[in-house]
Amino acid sequence: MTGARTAPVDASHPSCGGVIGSNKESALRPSSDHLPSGYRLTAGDLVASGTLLRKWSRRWKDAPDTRLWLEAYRPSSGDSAGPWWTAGQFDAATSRAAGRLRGAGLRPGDRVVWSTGSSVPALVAHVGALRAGLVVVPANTAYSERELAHIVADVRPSAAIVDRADQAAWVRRASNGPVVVVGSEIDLPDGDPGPLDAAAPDDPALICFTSGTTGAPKGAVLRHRNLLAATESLAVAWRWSPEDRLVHCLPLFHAHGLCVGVYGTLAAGASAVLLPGFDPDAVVDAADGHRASLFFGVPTMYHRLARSGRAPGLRRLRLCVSGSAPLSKDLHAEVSGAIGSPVLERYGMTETLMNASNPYDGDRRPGTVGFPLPGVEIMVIGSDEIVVRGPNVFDGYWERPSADADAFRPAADGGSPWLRTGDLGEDVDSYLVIKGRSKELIISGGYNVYPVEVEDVLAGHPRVVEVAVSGTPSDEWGEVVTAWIVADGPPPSVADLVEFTAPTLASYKCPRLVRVVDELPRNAMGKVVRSQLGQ
Ligand code: MCA
Ligand code: AMP
Repeated sequence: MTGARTAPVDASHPSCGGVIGSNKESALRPSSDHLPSGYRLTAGDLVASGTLLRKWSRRWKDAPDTRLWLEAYRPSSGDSAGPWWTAGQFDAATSRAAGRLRGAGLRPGDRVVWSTGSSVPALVAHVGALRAGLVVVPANTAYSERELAHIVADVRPSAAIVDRADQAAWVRRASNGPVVVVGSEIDLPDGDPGPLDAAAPDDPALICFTSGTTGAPKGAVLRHRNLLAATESLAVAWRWSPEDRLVHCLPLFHAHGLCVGVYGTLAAGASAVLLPGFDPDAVVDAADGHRASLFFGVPTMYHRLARSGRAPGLRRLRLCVSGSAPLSKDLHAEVSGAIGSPVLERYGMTETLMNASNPYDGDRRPGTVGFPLPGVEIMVIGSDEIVVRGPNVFDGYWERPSADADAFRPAADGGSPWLRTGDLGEDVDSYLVIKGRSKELIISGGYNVYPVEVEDVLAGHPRVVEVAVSGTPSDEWGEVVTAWIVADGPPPSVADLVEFTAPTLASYKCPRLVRVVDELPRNAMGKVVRSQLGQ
């Protein structure tokens, strides 16, 4: 198994465009330490099933009566739950969905924008599209017309599966060509699905929009082999088995909820209780009422669980995982104490899915993200930047060769190039600690916000002369979006700015704090220095 490298410091520096040859003096624990004792796993084993689709459909055929999904709301308050979807029903429904999409004229390789709330029909539509060979483009349901139109213009979808009527209208308006627009139920005539699950490992499966380390949102193309490798790696590291049951309350349109939560459940032949969103009571009720074993959340969810006093209700789970943003040591201690076992923190990224994890067996260290997962190689190079490579790592953005050139650096050993994560790391006693980011990014409640995007919108406010946006630390959100403003006349309030940004920015990007200043800190080139803005 691969893992971290130990080598002398090399003068090559990725930001200088060099070849990446070696890391700083470091020896992260090897990825093989994630394996159960006596277990053997090669990099080839991770992709031996070919694609996730083939693996899933074999499981469904072998055990059609297995319980798979349950939509649950508040069982204790008498709200509806269920019935359970079995593997056989899901197989049939996803095949029907694939047939409807193919019947509407869609062909393998066509892009489908998918922006839905969390429901089993949404999963049927998603998996049906993949089974038909389509490339799914997940989009946040909170996006404004401007944000959705950017994605539509970029990927030129042949179809969109969207729940909101306004989003359906926006997709039609932004499309240059014919586009089939349907809701999660895919209300189209049945059609011949053609060959199902025929995608090859190298075919694209998802285009996930993210800003990478710099620039405007771009689509990270994840291939079927990336999804398979990442899922298999986690299944072994976290001992995911058919007996497991996940309480799933993460949004489906991000890699955390989709590629970890949904794909992991399907690949393990396990089951999940699907919640429409996060609510501490609903999570604990679902864990208890449906005998769950797993919970995956972002730090904001753990914060709210701790404040609700209901975290001890998760004691019955065998594993609680945190990721997408840093989990503070204090919150780690508080939650771990309440649930009776240490939360497992891991580190991922849309372009790579999961990179590192604390171990299932052994020492889970607060404030660290563990060490490389099976198949993944991680180095901390001269500038403290974390670079990764492995079968999980994507190989480029959608139609953005110059962004690819910035993102990857060739490897001195002639192997796969290294992806620059834009995260800064340190090896502390063989565990990876994320110290910060070189990319300009705010993470609020697990959602990424790019300061430049918010600044561009705020600059249009009539009473804003100059503006810079940064993240202010917050116990609940990790960071909150803060606007630093030089005003002309009475400074706009938070409410003014929220009202102003609402038509163009998803609400999680809107400023929660405003700081009025006489001038912004600038360097000799006149560029605003965000790190000097204060808090
Ligand atoms: C909702 N709001 C937010 C956020 N979420 N504002 C800032 N940051 C946010 N993250 C807005 C709502 O739109 C609403 O605005 C107001 O805040 C209050 O909403 P509230 O009801 O309190 O929030 P919520 O709906 O309960 O959502 C909080 C949440 C959610 C459950 C923590 O943000 C969430 O599900 N986060 C997870 C994101 C995630 O999955 N990230 C993974 C990406 P208004 O009042 O104006 O309507 S990273 C990834 O995938 C990589 C691979 C990885 O490593 O995992
Ligand atoms: P995204 O582009 O939405 O996939 O977000 C990926 C980014 O989230 C990473 O590059 C990190 O900056 C951050 N991230 C994910 N997991 C963690 C973690 N456990 N601790 C700190 N940052 C994290």
